[in-house]
Amino acid sequence: MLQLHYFPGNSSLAPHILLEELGWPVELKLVDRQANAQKSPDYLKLNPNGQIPVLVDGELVLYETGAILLHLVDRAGRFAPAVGSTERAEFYKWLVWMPATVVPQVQLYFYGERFVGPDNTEAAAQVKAVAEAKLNGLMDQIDAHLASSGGPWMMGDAYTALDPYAFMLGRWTRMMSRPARTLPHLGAFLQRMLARPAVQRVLAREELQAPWV
Ligand SMILES: N[C@@H](CCC(=O)N[C@@H](CS)C(=O)NCC(=O)O)C(=O)O
Repeated sequence: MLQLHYFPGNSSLAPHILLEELGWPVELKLVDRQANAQKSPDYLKLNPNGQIPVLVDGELVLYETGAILLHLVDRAGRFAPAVGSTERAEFYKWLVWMPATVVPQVQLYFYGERFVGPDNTEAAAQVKAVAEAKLNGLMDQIDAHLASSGGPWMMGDAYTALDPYAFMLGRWTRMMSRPARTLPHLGAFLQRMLARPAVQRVLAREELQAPWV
């Protein structure tokens, strides 16, 4: 059986939702972040970066959320446009943009002190403020994309692996001064995601608490 090393609400949320949408059984392995288990020698053997998630699929041990999502859609033959199509190229663009452009700002926002040192609280606050302003612009980009494409999903009518990822990113802004839920198109998208039974099952399974987004 597939194994997903996860922590509630972390980057593992997107693959967890996709697995639930596929209806594939998965063994969830909690990585205890309170105990810094993601930096333990055993976990570093799975992911030398010490980060969540990891997917174990037989002999394959896979880290990087985007790679895990791509592996799942390839195995399933679902939730992604046809290989070689212009839609597939667009799908790749967003699937790379999310971890390459958005997630680093999320990391600067949540872990600013790692970049400036634990005692430099003033600099950490500045890093956080800059990252938040950048994240506002990035959420605006998703909002504008949903507005121009008409939605309801990131790839239009087709629900794809991009949607759990966009949901997860939008959710991470829920405590920021301008949460993604306040944007007209992205906010409506987040509500559509929340209405999906698979998303509801995952939120319950990970024991996440409101506000969901
Ligand atoms: N590039 C990685 C980033 C994953 C990541 O940032 N994971 C966070 C949780 S959302 C993590 O493990 N943080 C713990 C740490 O850095 O110690 C991916 O896309 O999978």
